[in-house]
Amino acid sequence: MQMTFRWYGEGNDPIPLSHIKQIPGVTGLVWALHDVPVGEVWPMDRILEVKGQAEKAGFNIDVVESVNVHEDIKLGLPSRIQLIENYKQTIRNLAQVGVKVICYNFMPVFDWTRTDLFKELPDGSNALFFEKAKTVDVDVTEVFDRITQGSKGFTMPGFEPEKRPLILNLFEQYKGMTEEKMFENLKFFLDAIIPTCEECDIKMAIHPDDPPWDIFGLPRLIKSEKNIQKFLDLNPSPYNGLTLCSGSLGSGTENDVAAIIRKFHDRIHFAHIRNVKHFDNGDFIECSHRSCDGDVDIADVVKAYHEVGFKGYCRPDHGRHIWGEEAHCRPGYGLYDRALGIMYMWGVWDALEQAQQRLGNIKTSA
Ligand SMILES: [Mn+2]
Repeated sequence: MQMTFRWYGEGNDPIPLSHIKQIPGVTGLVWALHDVPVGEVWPMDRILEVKGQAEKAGFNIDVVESVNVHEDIKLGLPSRIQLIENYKQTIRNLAQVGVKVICYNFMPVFDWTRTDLFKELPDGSNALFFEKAKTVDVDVTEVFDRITQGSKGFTMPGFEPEKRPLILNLFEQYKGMTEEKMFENLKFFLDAIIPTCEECDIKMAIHPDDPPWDIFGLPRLIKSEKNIQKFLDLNPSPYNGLTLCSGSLGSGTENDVAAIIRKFHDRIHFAHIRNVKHFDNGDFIECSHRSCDGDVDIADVVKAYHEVGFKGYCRPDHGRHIWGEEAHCRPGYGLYDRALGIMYMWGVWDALEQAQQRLGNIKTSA
């Protein structure tokens, strides 16, 4: 398991690389060019700039999150042909600096959705919160505004200001869109890009829909074990794989995350690890990584990765905002709780490693 940490880039992330360097066992940065408009080719000089910054601080840049997919590709419009060519060129450019995994998602209109970015937890910390009632029969531009206005000035991926005037039009374009049709559009995209990925040795890793259910009347694809199987079958290449997010899938009470990992591990290229607490009315809140603090058994999730000999990349997905950092941190992306999450994961992992070694010693001496 290779530990990474998401970093939003120089001038776009309040956390200095020197602080990330002090978290034990982090070898790579998960990065993106957040200011390149969706659909455009990522310029080589900008990619090299990030590579230089990361290497100077002692990190690799093997994982990109995300190269976003243009809505026209998800909608299956004729303009997708050129947009897919651009996407392929970005893949080739990223291959030039040794990128190994590209995380992306195929969520319609909205990326992840929350209704409160700084909801207080009983211990005085706060975290990303989803209130189901605020997503039913609502004005979608209000949902958009709530996120952009509650983000303390940070531009949130998927909620870029230039998207706002297009929201209603986008919903109009998605009218009549079905899960089946979106799966077809996803297959068209995969079949077009996977040969380039194979040539470039870059693995594609789709992120589950968050939350994992249909929302605002739009179909969602990557939300259950059944749909993950369907997705993987769309294109059987090992380069067509998953970002397995325990938090996103774990928000759906019916998803057994550890069982999903055990089933699909050979197609998981990137692991997002985070816990989430469910409420009976369908609301959920993000919480500490510790198993007993939420409803996803994170110790068992780590155990599942250990059992299958997971060699891929991993990151603490989000964290709570603690020790006063909510005054200046990106929602979900403070320093401290993500660092604590990493130490929890290493704790479980190292204990499993040692147990395995002891078992090996017993077998050898027997
Ligand atoms: Mn995630």
